[in-house]
Amino acid sequence: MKIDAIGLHHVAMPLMSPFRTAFGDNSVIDSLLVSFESEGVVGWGESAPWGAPWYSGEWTAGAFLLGRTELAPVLLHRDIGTGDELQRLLQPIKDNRFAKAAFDLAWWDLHARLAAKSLCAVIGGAVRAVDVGADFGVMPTIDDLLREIDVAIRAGFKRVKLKIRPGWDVDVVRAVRNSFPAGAFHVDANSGYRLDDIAVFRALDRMNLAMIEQPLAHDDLHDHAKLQAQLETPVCLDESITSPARARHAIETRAGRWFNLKLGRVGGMTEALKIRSIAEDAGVPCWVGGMLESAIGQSHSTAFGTLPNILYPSDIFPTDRFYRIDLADAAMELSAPGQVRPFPGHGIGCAPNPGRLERFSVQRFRL
Ligand code: OSB
Ligand code: MG
Repeated sequence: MKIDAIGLHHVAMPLMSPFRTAFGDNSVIDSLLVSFESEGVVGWGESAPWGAPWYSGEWTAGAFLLGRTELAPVLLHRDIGTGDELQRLLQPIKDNRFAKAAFDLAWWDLHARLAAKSLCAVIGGAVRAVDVGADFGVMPTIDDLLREIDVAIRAGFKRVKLKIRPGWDVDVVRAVRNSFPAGAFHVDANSGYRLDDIAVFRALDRMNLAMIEQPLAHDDLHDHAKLQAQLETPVCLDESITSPARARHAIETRAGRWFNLKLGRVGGMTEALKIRSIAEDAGVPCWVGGMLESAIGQSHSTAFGTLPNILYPSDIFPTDRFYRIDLADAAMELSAPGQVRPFPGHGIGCAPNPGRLERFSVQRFRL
């Protein structure tokens, strides 16, 4: 397809209450929306590296500027037939995977729309529901957390993820385990610990957790391999898996036994598809992560979640879990307890609501 026009929006979406994690407390999600136009059809991509480089080295204002000055000019008016072609055009620009992801995802949505197919169908997914989990950030008190977990389990979520950070870890998880002896739980440390914190992990290792997500530094594999060798509980890598090569390195060094795959973190659908298949071949199961994107980004994630080897409930959430209203014209909703389904229709099956896109935009650019 030939790319006739490219639009960029840097949006700031207010959360109903702050999301508190090992990297800080956040009350707004900054996200990059990219639109591609071809033959009068528009496709959308979204990537949410957040407002400051807390999760990775990227942040949304930086991704917007890079997109405006470097990525969009390379892609405009090009005839791009595959995701690999798009990635090859962007290859001279190192890293910056969240920025590239918004463009890659816009390409995939447009590609599916022009083919009059769902995104799910073009990436080879089954048309099916995707299991999703409930996630809880750091809360004011343990009692608040226990109350909310009880609501989530009653609502039918098949697993619960607990954010931990130093000061909100072993005692909290012990209280949760004592209250819900049979519950499926895992913890996400968001790179808040070091190998020296082994005592914390030895304690968590006795709490029958499904996995410990990204305990150590965001760019580390070496120490994760050392930690995994000392634990029964599987380590799940999130931040550290940034590319197909890194996935292979993680597998070869046994740095983790699960991968949380996020389309933004790895540079988009094109790269996520490669990592998924490398993991499947190596017997490493995966699930789909998120960055609190709107329904635009979450629809790409949902399509990805319908593929094989996605074997644990994903971080895809109904809009009203975090937002009063979605940026998209359609809200994410559960299709059954603990499940979501791709929207019907071509591509991702939704688009930004024009009024809300304007209202939430802090910067925009059209080429
Ligand atoms: O580490 O998985 C993470 C949200 C923003 C940034 C990083 C992460 C997260 C989540 C997602 O944990 C929670 C959710 O989407 O429900
Ligand atoms: Mg994580």
